[in-house]
Amino acid sequence: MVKKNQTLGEFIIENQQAFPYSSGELSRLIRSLRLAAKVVNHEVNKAGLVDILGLHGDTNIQGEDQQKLDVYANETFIQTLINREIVCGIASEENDDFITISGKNNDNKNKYVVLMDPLDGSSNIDVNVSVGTIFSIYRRVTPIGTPVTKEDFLQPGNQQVAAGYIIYGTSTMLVYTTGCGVNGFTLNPALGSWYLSHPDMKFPENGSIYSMNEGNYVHFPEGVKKYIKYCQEEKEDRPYTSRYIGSMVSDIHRNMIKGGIFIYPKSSKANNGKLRLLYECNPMAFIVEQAGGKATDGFNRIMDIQPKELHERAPFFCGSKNMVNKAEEFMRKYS
Ligand code: P6P
Repeated sequence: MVKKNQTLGEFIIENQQAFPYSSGELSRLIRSLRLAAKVVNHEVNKAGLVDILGLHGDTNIQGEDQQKLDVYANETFIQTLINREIVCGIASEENDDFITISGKNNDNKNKYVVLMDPLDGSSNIDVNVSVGTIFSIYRRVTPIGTPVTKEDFLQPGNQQVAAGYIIYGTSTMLVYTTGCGVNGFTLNPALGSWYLSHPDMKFPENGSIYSMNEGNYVHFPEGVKKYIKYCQEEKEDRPYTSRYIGSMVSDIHRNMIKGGIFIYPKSSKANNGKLRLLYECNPMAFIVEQAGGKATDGFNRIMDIQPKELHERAPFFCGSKNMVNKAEEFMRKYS
């Protein structure tokens, strides 16, 4: 039974009680991400007013200019997790390597690692378009109390314990799953509280929105080109509507509410596409699947891919189950 206006804190406590034998570590971890999200939201919302726009002057491992807000968001999430000593390691799009958190006496007994894209879509900040934070949580696979290794981060997405995103849009929402469905909470900035606004989110099985950067059409695989033409022909429930914000969290969040498919495929310019498997594709895939959608690389389930590198990329087809199935038909037929 959905409790109207339940706060995120009350929701976490209620769900914690559903796992009486758990340590409560995951609940504390979600709470710390909730705090960091409020801090970042405050800065994102006033980005236009203070001198944190424009480039930070550095570039991240992706070779992308680091916007000041990128760096600020990254440092905020990392420091919050370190201060609360609730994880044993962190990996971020903004950091070349993972961060080991050994604890005061070098005896960190925490069992979770967090992987994140602290501010996805940051190139949209200067034009006032919504951006997002994406996080993914795993249990470590190496012995507790020892420093984390790359093995703890290079786990397939099907091992995720929790995943979520914060969307800094017309309103700020935190949407997450711990494997028991997907729930969305909206921040009331006046009170600093998050309220259960989207209980038990379900991805519409069908949809009529397709979302991809068609500017790359000439570089797309034949199967994607054929699927785009399928979306555009006047037949049955088509033509579909094209919508592309250029901020993955926003594009997928819209589709989760209205139905649709988001595609960032490989191309002749990028052999594995652009999106990062570990901290973009996998967390979004976990959420989408938990809401009844589908997420693949055009052929196989994204969350079954065994990662080899921290920052590896993957082609991404994600959204309403029937739309992803149809896109895969074209990918198989024309591959
Ligand atoms: P393009 C933002 O930089 C991002 O990583 C995703 O959020 C978004 O979907 C994609 O890149 C946009 O890429 O090549 O269309 O500008």
